Amino acid sequence: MNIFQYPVQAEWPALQQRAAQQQAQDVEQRVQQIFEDVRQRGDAALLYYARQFDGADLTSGLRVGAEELAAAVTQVPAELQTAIRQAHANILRFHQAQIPQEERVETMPGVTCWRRALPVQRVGLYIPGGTAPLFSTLLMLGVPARLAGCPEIVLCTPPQKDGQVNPIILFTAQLLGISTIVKAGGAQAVAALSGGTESVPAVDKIFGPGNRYVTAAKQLATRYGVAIDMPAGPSEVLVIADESANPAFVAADLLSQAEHGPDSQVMLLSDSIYILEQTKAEVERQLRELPRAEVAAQALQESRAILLRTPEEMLYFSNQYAPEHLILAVKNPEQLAEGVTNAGSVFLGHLTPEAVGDYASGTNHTLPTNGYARNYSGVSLDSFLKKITFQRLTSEGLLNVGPVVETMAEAEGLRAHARAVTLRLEALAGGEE
Ligand code: HSO
Ligand code: ZN
Repeated sequence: MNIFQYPVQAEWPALQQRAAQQQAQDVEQRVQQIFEDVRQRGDAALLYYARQFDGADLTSGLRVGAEELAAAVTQVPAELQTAIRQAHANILRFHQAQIPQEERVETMPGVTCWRRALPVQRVGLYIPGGTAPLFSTLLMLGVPARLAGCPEIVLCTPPQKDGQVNPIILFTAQLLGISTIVKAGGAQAVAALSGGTESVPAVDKIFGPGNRYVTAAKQLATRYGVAIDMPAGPSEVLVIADESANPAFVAADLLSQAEHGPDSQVMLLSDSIYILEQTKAEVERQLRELPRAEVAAQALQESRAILLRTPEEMLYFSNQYAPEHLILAVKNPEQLAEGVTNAGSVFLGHLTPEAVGDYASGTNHTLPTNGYARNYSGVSLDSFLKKITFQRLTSEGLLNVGPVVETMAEAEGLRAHARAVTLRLEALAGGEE
């Protein structure tokens, strides 16, 4: 971790820079090829890529069958099952509170407008496999998808070498009541979801994290009219720590982000050089004990510890950076939190590690990265809903609003619009005679 002391404001932009994302051209080209292949050859292409990329033979089927699903439960330790159930309950509770309640509004007498939230009809949830299968992410996407009432939920996740899907992912899927599970990963999974194959239903919106290939594929999917949750980038955390912070706690928080991937972004701001130095020493100590030490060490090379003068200055810096996760390890976190304008999710005080939000407190962990916290929200119930507006006019309503529309339509030179109202007003007048 590199410590920067009292950088002047002109130096801030460089310190706030994320490591350049090399969205290499060859990635895009490769993804394009995979897309075309899957769209042309369907399941045959998925079988081919499963063999090539996952080393799995899926000739017996791309979908998880009822038996495999049932068998998964027996492979998950009871303690883990209980933990996942508790996390599920908390996430469900928090997202239930997001169910929209809207009233019918009479804007003028006889003019009634209302809006109904309806689920996105077909959604695809992508859950990466690889070194760390993130079943917690399945909870974060599956809970709001179910709560929204999406009629079709398709889960895509890469197979293990033996052709099976990670049993914890299957257990979680079962808990959520998701039964359409496809053994496909990477860009090929996204391609399948965006156009459909024999075994994979096409969807309207694709959710979930992934590597550069998955990210590029999601971007490509939008060209085929499929929506995506949000632009993705490497995970990141920014900690604001004052002299009341516990360096061991802060170090653990920084490392919990760093262990996600070599490109994770880790930032520490403090107004105390003592805290910065102690935390740096703690990071080095705790790093050695991590099974993913190598990954975390790589991420830490790009990390920054910055000494600033006041809590206000730290907040200003953080708002400019717009971190995915913001931890306020300070004496008076509620007060500082009032000033947060850009962040994906905020963790207040010394007893609220980011890890609780990652797994089980109830909030969603699918959050905007790469500065997108400036203009995007994290995934929520809303991400699985779309709103349709409705309206109905009575004769009184048409008499009230009709002349307004006639005047405006004439002024825009749109005579047919005006006539749509005039004809009806005339009919009303005729009827009255
Ligand atoms: N911090 C990650 C989410 C996660 N952490 C999953 C552990 N498992 C991105 O917000
Ligand atoms: Zn995490």
